[in-house]
Amino acid sequence: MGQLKPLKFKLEVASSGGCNTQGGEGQASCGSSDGPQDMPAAIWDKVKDHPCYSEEAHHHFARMHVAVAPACNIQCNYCNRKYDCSNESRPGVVSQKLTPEQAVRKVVAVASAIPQMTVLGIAGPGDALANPAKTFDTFRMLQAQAPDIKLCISTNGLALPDLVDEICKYNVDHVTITINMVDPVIGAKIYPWIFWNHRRVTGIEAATILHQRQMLGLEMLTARGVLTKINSVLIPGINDQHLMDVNREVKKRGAFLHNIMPLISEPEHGTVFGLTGQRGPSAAELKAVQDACMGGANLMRHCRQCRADAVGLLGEDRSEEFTLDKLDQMQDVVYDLNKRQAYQAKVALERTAQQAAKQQALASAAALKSAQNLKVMVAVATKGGGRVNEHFGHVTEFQVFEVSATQAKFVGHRRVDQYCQGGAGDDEPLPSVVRAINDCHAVLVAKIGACPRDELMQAGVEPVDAYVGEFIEKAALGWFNDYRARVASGAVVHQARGDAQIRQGAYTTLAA
Ligand code: CLF
Ligand code: SF4
Repeated sequence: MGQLKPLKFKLEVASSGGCNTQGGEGQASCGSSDGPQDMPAAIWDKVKDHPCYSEEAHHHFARMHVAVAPACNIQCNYCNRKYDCSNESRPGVVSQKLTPEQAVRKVVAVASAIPQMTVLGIAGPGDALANPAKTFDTFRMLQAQAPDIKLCISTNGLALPDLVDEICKYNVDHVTITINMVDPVIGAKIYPWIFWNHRRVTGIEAATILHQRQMLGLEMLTARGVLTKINSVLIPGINDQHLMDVNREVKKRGAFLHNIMPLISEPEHGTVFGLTGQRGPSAAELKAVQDACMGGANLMRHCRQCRADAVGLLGEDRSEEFTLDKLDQMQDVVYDLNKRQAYQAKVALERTAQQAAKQQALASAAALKSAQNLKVMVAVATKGGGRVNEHFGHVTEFQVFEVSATQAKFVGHRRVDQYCQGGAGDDEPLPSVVRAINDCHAVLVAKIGACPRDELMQAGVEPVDAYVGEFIEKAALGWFNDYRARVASGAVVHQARGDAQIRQGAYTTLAA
């Protein structure tokens, strides 16, 4: 934790206009946490079941990626394609590259087994639009078989302006462009080369071309009504202060969301940044940049930097259940639209109940007079559904909420090694869990053993198992009201927490 130093930021208020959503995070609604009241019905219809474009949806709906796009037309200093595309994935090899035919078979099998899977994304392992034939063949074939699945693309943007017509032809409603800079001098530190007009272009010239193509592509998509999300990799010392400028420029051009992600950089990844010791940001550094962008383009904070062959809810990976070998053994897969629609109707009811519970909890928090100015972070153990429903020992990812008298807002997630390894708790991973949620005052869990409970208490993080099965926001606000009362009565002394560590490198333990 010694190397985690807070950065100083120049806070700029982005100019208004351009964004096709209402309000920014500095206003009543917040970015991807927006609901139907915050945007036109046609836009809400596009985002409500998309786990990346709606924070609320990500508790209920899954996405999958098919790795049909191996080639790339640029080089990023944070990428080594023996690993996944860092634009859209955590480090880890893509297990299998697929042909479009194999990809479609896989999507149909996954959609049949996982009715909550609503979106198919193509996010590498190279660049979706550097492989246009494979990408659009996949979409064309899938539309014929599973017309209710939303199509999504992630790209570096270099080829984008040439392919906007194709994107619209296949009704791709969601496009992510990774934009790390709007200043080519900064870009030259991130991109050593691009492949452009049949030749390799380097340095500032390369970054200038890439920047111009990204801006043009974004403007063209906005003009055609395609929702765009901008991914930016936060690279401390290179573009940390610059991302406020990126946020402002993409908002001007109509970006729907801005997703600022931490650089993942370790020597074993074999990337330029990994080998030169470029570090990623701490949790506080990431949040500071995201907070400094509030008021500009709406922010996404729930990205999991998933693999180019990820399957499942964000934060879980079920790709191993659908390898080509296993698909061969799945006979008579039937695409059951009715089953999918029944699931989605059930989720709609659950979301209404969740919203009602949150509003009620917010009203109670606002009515409480004690310690009204407190704001704390709370970690939550959940396995989905927007509820506190996971055992502490089984967690591989905590969700983190910022809670005050006026809000319970998702602000990020923290990956951890699973504490419980085969029945008994293992003390080995506990220090890394504590480092991951060290900025939190409490951790809400379904259950927790005596040993980790004591150690968390000693570290100043209160373990709470009184809200089992409750909706997260209601639980977080319920605990917070109790905490405020204890602070007001003098039963506890409120103390600021420290910084937390964002997980880098490989896991030592994965969920069973
Ligand atoms: Fe995939 Fe990306 Fe579409 Fe989502 S992921 S192509 S928009 S369906 Fe989502 Fe994964 Fe983050 Fe991407 S959590 S890395 S933002
Ligand atoms: Fe790697 Fe993606 Fe960058 Fe291409 S665009 S070099 S695949 S991170």
